[in-house]
Amino acid sequence: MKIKAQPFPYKFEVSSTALVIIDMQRDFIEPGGFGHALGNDVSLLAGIVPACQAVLSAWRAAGALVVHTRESHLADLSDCPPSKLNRGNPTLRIGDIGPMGRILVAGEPGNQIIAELSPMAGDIVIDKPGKGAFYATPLHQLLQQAGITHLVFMGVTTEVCVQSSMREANDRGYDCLLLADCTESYFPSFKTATLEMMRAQGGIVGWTAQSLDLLTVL
Ligand code: C5J
Repeated sequence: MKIKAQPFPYKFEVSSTALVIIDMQRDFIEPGGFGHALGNDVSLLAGIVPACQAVLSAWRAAGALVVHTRESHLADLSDCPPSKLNRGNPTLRIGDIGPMGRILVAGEPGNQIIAELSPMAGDIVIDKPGKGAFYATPLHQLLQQAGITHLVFMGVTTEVCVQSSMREANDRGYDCLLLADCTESYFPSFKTATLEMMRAQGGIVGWTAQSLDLLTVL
């Protein structure tokens, strides 16, 4: 298959491509979560949910592999280094109790993927302690076992966990496409800059496309 993309068309086969949905968790998307507590306008992120749902449903219908990630720490925070724990306002730290349970802690209500994009049997779900989906996770091994060579990315936030994951993936040899209307940032200018830097220099990290262009070929 070949779809319209920037900086040039993106070629992939559904059988060797995974849809990777980064951190579409209640803590980042819903009012009362971590993102909101940090002073962000979460409605910006919620705006991409319908487009993500449309892609997920078409991807499932095509019978292709789906990967979900959650930014998630162990209850004892042994996988959260001080450099991460101490960032931001100390009253809102990872592990503290918020309206949706302990912030970014595995198993807490706020750590769950939003209901609209719930994982299904057969999906891969990765709990990641870092920003990148490959750091300290079995993701690369699982993708290799599944014969995956191409990754289509959606999720939040564009310039943090999505960008880190896409760079890690590119370093590991995957051809990566980011769906521009299925990713969002709390800072619109950061999203724009990230999309531009990913596809600059002949697609130095990967490609970008609109979800409609993917839906058309699926
Ligand atoms: C952030 C993320 N922004 N999933 N996490 O801290 O991008």
